[in-house]
Amino acid sequence: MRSAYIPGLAAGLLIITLFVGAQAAELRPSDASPSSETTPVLTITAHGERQRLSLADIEAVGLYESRFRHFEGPEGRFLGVRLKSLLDAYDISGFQRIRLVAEDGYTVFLNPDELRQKTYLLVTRLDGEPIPRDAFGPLMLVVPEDAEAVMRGDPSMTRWIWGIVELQAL
Ligand SMILES: Nc1nc2c(c(=O)[nH]1)N[C@H]1C(S)=C(S)[C@@H](COP(=O)(O)O)O[C@H]1N2
Ligand SMILES: [Mo]
Repeated sequence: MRSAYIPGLAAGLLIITLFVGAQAAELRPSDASPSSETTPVLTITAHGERQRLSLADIEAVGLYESRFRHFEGPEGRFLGVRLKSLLDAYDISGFQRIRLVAEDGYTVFLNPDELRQKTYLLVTRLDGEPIPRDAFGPLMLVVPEDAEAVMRGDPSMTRWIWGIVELQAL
């Protein structure tokens, strides 16, 4: 009779292992001091107006951080702001979707529903340092809660646009 417990125990351990392995990277408010770098890195177009934002402008919105490995290789403490907070801070609302454009022409569209469903982090720094343009900078979009899933090839990785230089509200 006792042996009946063994498959049960093994299955239990397997479930625990899979669960722990699938844990999402935690996103938490950061106590890092905001950047004082004033070189423009992001062009925002919304409500017929264009604005150029620096790392200092972006980070003033409120810093969050998360530690994980990006599927392109970068690993460490990703520091940035919630995309939603940036939109709110610049009164960007009433859009059907926002469009992010990368230096290489790659584009990602996000509608308000998608922005509500997950926390998109606009990454400004890795391990405290601004991200060079030849290393997926100046800005990258990540979803820490999906960090493990995209490593396994989850389709949501198409949203993880790097080299972001422009944000349009459409
Ligand atoms: N700037 C930029 N971001 C990007 C891409 C890209 O080509 N350029 N490719 C996207 C797609 S389609 C996927 S699946 C993942 C991984 O891209 P890769 O397969 O080219 O490495 O990154 C996404 N982010
Ligand atoms: Mo892709």
